[in-house]
Amino acid sequence: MDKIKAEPFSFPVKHDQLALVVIDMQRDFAEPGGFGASLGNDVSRITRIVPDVKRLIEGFRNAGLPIIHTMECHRPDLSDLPPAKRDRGNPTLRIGDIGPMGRVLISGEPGTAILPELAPVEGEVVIEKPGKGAFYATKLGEVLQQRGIKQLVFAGVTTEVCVQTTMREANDRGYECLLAEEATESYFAEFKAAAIAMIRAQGAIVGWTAHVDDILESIS
Ligand code: C5J
Repeated sequence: MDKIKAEPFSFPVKHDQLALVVIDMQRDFAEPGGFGASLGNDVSRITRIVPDVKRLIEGFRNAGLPIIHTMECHRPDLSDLPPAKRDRGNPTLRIGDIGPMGRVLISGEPGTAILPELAPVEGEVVIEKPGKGAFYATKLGEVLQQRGIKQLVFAGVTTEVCVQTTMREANDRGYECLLAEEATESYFAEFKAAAIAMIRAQGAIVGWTAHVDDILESIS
């Protein structure tokens, strides 16, 4: 059995059941003027991981392995946005408000788009999700089942919110999850470190973590 060097122990990879899930690498979380910045965050932390996310995406593309991109966003009529979510956090721009990149986190708006360097290509799945987790109110579960995918490598932002929530949802559904450490980021260094520690604690209670180079070596 092939293994990827990982923590807390080697990840038993099955290449015919493996996919990459890239969480919410959207302009609204990474660029000044977007939702992340409107909450008072330093978005430069997010743009710093773009080269590593890109390397991972290209590695999966070159290996012919499936890639799934997610986007946190809502319908223009806000019918899938609970008031509790819209009102949370006291941002200068709330979800649905008009900002410098269009309406914040609304499907089809410029700020909602995935960063151009990481944009999906034809054949890759794009999941629009109204929640922090990518399984809630989406077709992700069906997509994975139809394709026989049982192992997920995770990249994207933010580590402790949408990435960790989705990993926990996936773990509960029986998927084996591996987080690519350099290809995920938080607005808070200590939250990234804590999320990584929590995920792999207690014998990989939520999943494994590994370096991008070790993941790429295994699929090349
Ligand atoms: C947040 C996300 N942090 N993609 N979204 O609101 O993690």
